[in-house]
Amino acid sequence: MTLATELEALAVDIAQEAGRLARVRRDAGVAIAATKSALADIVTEADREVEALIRARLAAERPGDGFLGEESGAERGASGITWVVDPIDGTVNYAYGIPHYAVSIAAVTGEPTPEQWEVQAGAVYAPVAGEMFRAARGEGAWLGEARLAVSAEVGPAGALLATGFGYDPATRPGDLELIAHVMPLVARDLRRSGSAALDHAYVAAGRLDGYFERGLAPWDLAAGSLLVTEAGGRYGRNQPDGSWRSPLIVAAGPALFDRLAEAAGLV
Ligand code: LIP
Repeated sequence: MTLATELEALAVDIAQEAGRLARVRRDAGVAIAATKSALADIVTEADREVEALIRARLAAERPGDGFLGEESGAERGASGITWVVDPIDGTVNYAYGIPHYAVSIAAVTGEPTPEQWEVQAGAVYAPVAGEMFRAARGEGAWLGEARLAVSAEVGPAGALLATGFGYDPATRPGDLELIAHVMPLVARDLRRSGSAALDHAYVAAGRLDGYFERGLAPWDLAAGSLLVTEAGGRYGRNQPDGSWRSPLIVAAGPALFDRLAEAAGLV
């Protein structure tokens, strides 16, 4: 067992326990705890409880590691490994009772920023669908025991793409402008699922030909980016430059990536 596969196994085990808790809390009824960056950017009591469970499990299993979580912030470790966690990705879906959300847990080395880290392992678990997407660096991406592969080619009708919108209404015009520009050039159709982690996982599984979105947080994309590359896909993220196009991520199979990246303005 390599370090990456050890980290993957731990991420999978904790994601399963966390996903079970999220589902139990959802079935019991969800309380909105607060809003964050914008009115639409909500956090539920379950988000906080699930992240606390994940953080406690990691501290018990690997006390020297660092942590970066959507709800409880960052803590540096001594081991050189940082866990990047979104306890419930797709929080708005979760709050409305839409059964499309996931626990996303990744282990990275290096500085815990997308520009500088190297993702070593990741797990994205959708508890309602019962789907565990997982990857360890150099070991492929998997859905359960089935190996994942990105779509090998795009049909004559064009690509099936996914995207999303930031919570800040001020970013909406730019998001819509980007979609209006990309769709005629590349897409047969567009999906907006509400979970970035699952959008990444679906590209890795070939359920989507590609995905692009602006303004994602590190925890939205950490595990999913490894799923995409370990499934044979390509992944790009531009440097935040303050423009409405940044920070933009693009994920797709090799047959589509360059065309989607160019259409989306990834530089
Ligand atoms: C969400 C992403 C979604 C994006 C939302 C938000 P959260 O993450 O999964 O794709 O469009 O703006 O970032 O807030 O549910 O963890």
